[in-house]
Amino acid sequence: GNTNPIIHKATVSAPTNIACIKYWGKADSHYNTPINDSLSLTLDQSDLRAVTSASASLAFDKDRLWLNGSEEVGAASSRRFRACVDGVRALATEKIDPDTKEVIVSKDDWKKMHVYIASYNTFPTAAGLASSAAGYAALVAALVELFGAKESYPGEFTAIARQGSGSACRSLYGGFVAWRAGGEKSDWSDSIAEQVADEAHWGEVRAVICVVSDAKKETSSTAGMSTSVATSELLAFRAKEVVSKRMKIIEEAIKAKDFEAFGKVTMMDSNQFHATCLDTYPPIFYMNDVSRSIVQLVHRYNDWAGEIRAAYTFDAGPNAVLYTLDKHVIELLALVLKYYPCESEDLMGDYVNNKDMVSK
Ligand code: 2P0
Repeated sequence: GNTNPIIHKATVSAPTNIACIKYWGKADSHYNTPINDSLSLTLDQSDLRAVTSASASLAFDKDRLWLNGSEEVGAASSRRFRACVDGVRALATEKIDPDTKEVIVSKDDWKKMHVYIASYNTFPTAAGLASSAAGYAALVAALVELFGAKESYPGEFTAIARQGSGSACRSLYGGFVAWRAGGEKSDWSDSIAEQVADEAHWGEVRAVICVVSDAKKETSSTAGMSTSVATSELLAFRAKEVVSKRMKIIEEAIKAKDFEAFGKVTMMDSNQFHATCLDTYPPIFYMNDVSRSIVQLVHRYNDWAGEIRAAYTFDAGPNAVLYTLDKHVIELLALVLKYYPCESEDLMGDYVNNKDMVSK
């Protein structure tokens, strides 16, 4: 009955992802679908994660959400949150006792329960690095576990995570992940993420994260991309003419483990994304002088090496992510730390224990 106090619970973590081919601009704001494909690497060996516990019980009288220990009042009724909870719950399967084979929770019982969600970032949220992508991916993954949900078509869970936050759909898979824009189906069920190469395929790729500023960004992605879609002709051109070519180039580069081609298209796409921000009216500035000096340093490094050894990429903020190969990490770190020394942290020492680096 309704007083059954059993609490069902699942805890799952999800890593953030960093796009090489950028998502910027929505085709449909209700379904939260993009105007172009995108592609990212999931940082599954890093500590840039969200850890989420999802509980359900007939004893709960409403849905509630806590972020990093404090309750977000009203957040449980937000459209993004509702799309994830209701979307995964619709795919719930009955829970069966493994010993007695008895049905413990029927599909109908799941529908009667409210959920409590508690999510933590394992990295300071202010740095804007492990935020919405990891958060909504962990939310969906925890709900999938809690409800024993089963997809009715491949990628359905990513379509649900996408409604939480676009970039979150790419964090449900490891390795290199493409988000296909979709749009052939009227319900956008074809706007899903798909793994291009798994985490084992090109394990030599490393991400060095340079925290230029941990201040909260001034223009939210959702608001920024809406202004860009409304005003930037360059963004329309990019979505129509540029991105599909780059998706082919980068997917081939990944399959062939061709860092030269991978790095070049990654840098060019970051630059074009920030060019569309500048082309937005009024313009949006995410990169700052330090960001631009990192761009110059990377180009000088690659020129000196006579090959692309590092590739920068910048999202909706000034922080740099430098992609490189394992064999060049120490060299790249030495270079970064020479020009951007940090007082307290033993980053070289940390590298021994951590594959993805965080540098201030
Ligand atoms: C990306 N970014 O592909 C791009 C590059 C920022 C720059 O995805 O409105 O937080 O929640 O769908 O996913 C940031 O946008 O936006 C983003 P919503 P989201 O990673």
